[in-house]
Amino acid sequence: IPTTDVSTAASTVVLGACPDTPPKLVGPLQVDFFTRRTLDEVRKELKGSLQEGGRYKPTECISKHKVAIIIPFRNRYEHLVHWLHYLHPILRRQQLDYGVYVINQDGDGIFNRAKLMNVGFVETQKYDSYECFVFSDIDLVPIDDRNLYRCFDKPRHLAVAMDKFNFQLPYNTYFGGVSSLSKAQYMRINGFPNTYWGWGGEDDDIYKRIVFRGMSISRPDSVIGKYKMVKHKRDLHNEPNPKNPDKLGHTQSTMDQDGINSLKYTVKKVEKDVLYTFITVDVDAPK
Ligand code: UDH
Ligand code: NGS
Repeated sequence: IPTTDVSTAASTVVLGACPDTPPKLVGPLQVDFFTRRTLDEVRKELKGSLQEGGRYKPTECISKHKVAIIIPFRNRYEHLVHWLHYLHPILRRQQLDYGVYVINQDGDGIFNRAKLMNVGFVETQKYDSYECFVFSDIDLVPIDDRNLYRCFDKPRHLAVAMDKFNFQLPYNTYFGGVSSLSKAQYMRINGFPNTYWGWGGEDDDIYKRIVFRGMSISRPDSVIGKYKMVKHKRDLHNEPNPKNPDKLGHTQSTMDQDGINSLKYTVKKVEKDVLYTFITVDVDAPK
């Protein structure tokens, strides 16, 4: 069905909707993190196809999927370069209309992954009418491009077979690494918790929210859902927090008060690169 006329001086091209299955996917991919890459090299590789701010939409058809990719971040520039080098071409082949948003925690207070993802949900909607949100750690690269970075009927867990877990789930209800939720799915669970400071448990809280709101999750199979993780040491100011596991016993009663409806933060700076939009935020972190 023709939906848009793109008129040029010479001709008119009529674009239809992109097919449900993107035609140029290749399946398994070669991924390595030994190659030294710089941001400048990756910019040169990719800039012809991207719009300022890390935006892309297919030129050959109208995408059905407008997706904000949200990355919680602080001081992982080496990982960012690998992620951008691998992910942009994959997302392009998936024919998504997408933007990459790096949500950078300002200062050196305790890290808060889930709160940064909430900030990403709110801030990205100021840039476009996003209906789908993919939340991704910076150190995870899919090694099969059939793992679609879009939303499904259910909240989706994408990182199901990571190399560090021997290409298996560490446990059945694991929801960490990479996930996608539509705007409606996300609002139904009041977003993510803001109160998990430091490492651990916030992904389990999100899983519980989904179940407590009567939903279940979907996943790709363990062949398509394979990932490589960039190996790294534990970060400073993101120590395992012993209070976090205990909080999981109270998710059902706390989730209505702790979430997108209680989110407070201050945007300090927004920088648009051709590869991404970099949003630095003060999340009022304890020291
Ligand atoms: N993140 C940052 N900066 C930080 C902390 C976390 O950008 O200082 C982001 C980043 O997107 C990362 C995600 O939050 O991928 C998850 O944090 P994480 O990588 O600390 O979690 P993971 O479970 O590692 O991957 C925990 C430490 C493992 C130490 C293993 C030593 N062999
Ligand atoms: C669980 C954590 C999750 C974490 C998962 C995998 O124990 O947040 O391990 O961790 N839950 C709690 O701490 C309550 S990993 O092996 O990647 O370090 O995602």
